[in-house]
Amino acid sequence: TTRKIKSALISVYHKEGLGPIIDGLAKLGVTIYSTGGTETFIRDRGVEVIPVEELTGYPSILDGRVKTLHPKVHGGILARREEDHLKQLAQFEIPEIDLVVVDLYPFEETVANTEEEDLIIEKIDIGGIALIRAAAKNYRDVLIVPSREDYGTLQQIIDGKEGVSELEDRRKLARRAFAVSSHYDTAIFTYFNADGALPVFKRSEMKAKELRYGENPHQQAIFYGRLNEMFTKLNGKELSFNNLVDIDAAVGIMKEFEDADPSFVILKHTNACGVAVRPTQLEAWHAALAGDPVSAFGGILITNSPLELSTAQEIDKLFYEVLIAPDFTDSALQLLSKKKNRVLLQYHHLQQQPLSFRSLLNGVIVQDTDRQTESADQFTVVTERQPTGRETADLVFANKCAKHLKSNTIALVRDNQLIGMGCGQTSRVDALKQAVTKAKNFGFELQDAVMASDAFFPFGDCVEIAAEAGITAVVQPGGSIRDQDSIDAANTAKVAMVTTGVRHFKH
Ligand code: 93A
Repeated sequence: TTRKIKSALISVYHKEGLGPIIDGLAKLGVTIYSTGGTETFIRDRGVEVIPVEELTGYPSILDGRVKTLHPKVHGGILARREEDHLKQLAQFEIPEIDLVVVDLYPFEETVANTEEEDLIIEKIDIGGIALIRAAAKNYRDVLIVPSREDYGTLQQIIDGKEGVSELEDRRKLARRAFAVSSHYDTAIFTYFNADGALPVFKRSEMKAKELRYGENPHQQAIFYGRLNEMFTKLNGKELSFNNLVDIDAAVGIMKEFEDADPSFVILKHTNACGVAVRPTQLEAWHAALAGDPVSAFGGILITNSPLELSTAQEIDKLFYEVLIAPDFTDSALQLLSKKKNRVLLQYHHLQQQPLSFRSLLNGVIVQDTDRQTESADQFTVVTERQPTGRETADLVFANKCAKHLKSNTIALVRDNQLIGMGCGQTSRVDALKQAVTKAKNFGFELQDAVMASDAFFPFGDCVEIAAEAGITAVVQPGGSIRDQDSIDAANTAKVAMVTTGVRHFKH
């Protein structure tokens, strides 16, 4: 639904940048209502303006604390443009207001510039915030411009679209409005809570839990967070520090396969040693386990489908630490619960932290979590040979695995199954050699397998070794000054290579 601006209420603290908006509105013949200083600014520009006092029938009172807080103002903003509401507007002689432009009292700047509480308190904008929230609430009919930063958007609607806005324009500005109002109120809260006495989180939401010990028994540890929102523990001993770290890694990699067919991932020390996607859960379990049945001992297991009895019977033969699933059938749960220590976790959603922290050097570093995943359409083929459809699917799979393995890493995949991996190595060649050795040890044919590397190949040697082992397709980010060496090696061996342009280091 489109809406044309016919009337506007403008109340801005800083007047800079307002001129062109006023001129544009005047050109469109918009009726403008305005408050004290803003009204003067508009009149001085030679544009007709109705003082808000004329609209409300009230003067600005209490040193300006009450200027726009009036039904004649808020009625015109909040009325839905529907028969019933419009009838009420007519009854109380309230004009519709289609556009609200506000620039709030500068609370944050005032706090930065003075310690005088009286001055600071006067800069808590009440009327402006009410205007912003009212107009944003009624975004289906009203356009809200909640700060000077949004003048550009408004100018586009005035000049580019003759004052006609789309619903989408208005909703986007409403979102901006709530960003502005929540930021503003947070700044006020922060000022009042300078001593930190009121916790930002409710105590009940954030639970501190002492862990038996940290990574090793001589290290103390505590978990602080809301694990219950993510998991329900159905069986087993207290989660340990290392369990929590591994569970987090399990969530990260399973997120990649969440929507795929039944999948299983087996992890040890945060690295996946078995990954498989299969038509049935039982097949996925067998294929994941086959990837490295030795490492799987004492592992963390995660699946994306409700745990079935047939799978449970097989898993029960293995010693594992934690099994995570979206649900458990009654019979599977009954069977697995017989081992009292084994942890069974039902996940509600696979939630990754948007930020990752690490303490170091007397401080902390924080970064966005690596949540980027490449699909086949992000692949650029750089070799003479194109990967086949099967190879392409495996390259996507392998690239996902490599992303979650410690650098330097190489993942070898065939038919949606991780068949070998090397990780945490100080050279990429070592990672590849480890992967090849493991694959062979566990009886895999490397012929027609694919390889993924978390970062570019600095030399041609990895591709040569891989081709020698039978690998026929490779995915890597690319970006080395010697990329051509690897591409040449691939062409010579008739190996297909794709680049993604996205590096996935994990330290
Ligand atoms: O003191 S207020 O909270 N009371 C109000 O009713 C009110 N209405 C608008 N401050 C109010 N405003 C604010 O006045 C606006 O947010 C804007 O920052 C300022 C514009 O005042 P003037 O047009 O007089 O310069």
